[in-house]
Amino acid sequence: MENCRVLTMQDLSCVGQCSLTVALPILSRYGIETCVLPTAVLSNHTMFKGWSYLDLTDEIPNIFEYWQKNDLKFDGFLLGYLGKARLMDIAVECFEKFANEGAKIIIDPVFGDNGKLYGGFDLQYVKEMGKLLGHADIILPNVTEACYLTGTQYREVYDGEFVDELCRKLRKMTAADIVMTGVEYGGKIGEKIYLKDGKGKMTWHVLLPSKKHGTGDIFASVFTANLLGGKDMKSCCDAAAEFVADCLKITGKDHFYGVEFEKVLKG
Ligand code: PXL
Repeated sequence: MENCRVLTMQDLSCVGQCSLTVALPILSRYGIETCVLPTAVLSNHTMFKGWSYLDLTDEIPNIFEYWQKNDLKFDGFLLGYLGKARLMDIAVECFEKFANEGAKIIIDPVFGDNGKLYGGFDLQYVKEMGKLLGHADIILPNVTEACYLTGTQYREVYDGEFVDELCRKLRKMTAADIVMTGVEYGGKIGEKIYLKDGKGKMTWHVLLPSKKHGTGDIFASVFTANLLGGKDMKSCCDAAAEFVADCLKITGKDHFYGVEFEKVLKG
């Protein structure tokens, strides 16, 4: 898309190679004008030992007022870690007020991993996120998030039937295309792509030994950049997975809080 302007709504973690500090450089690198709606400022992401949290929710109506006055609109939305349940209604207001015709809404629910919620989240947040997903064109939950959203017991070991069942349950909550990330069985990792028209397929990649923080946000950013560039869903997944794999390979063992995606971006 020529002159594409995207809005990404998520937190700004000052340190941690996640959320806005990932989305902004990656989307920009793809030539997309990237506007931000920071939901909160954190000293660092919540996998560190403690964090400060400045909630920016109350500032958002002021921001919207000036965007309206200036007649600003966006061609796409990428939502990640929002932080507070009351931001869900604000997100809907944002789509209603600021979407250009045909704008794509991509929501990564970002509230948990490895069978657990991230610090600071509860089931009320999950419930509200479930409602928000009804407004999306594409959702990017991982397996943990899909389990929480659908009230399904998380399993560390599962098969394709379990993943299909999660997709069928998610379908009752949203008409969006579903891309379930981090699906792992049979010694491989991949995404389950479950489209609006009911068609589903897995796209597989080589499973790397390391798991690192922030890779979901990187996946979502590269995925979104490719989607807005007109690529089909499988190509978006492949590009995003390859980028994440390159980040994992390049990151030093002692770099514990994220991946060194900048080195991949640099080329
Ligand atoms: O990468 C997801 C993420 C984003 N933002 C914050 C987080 C996390 C995951 O823990 O804590 C603040």
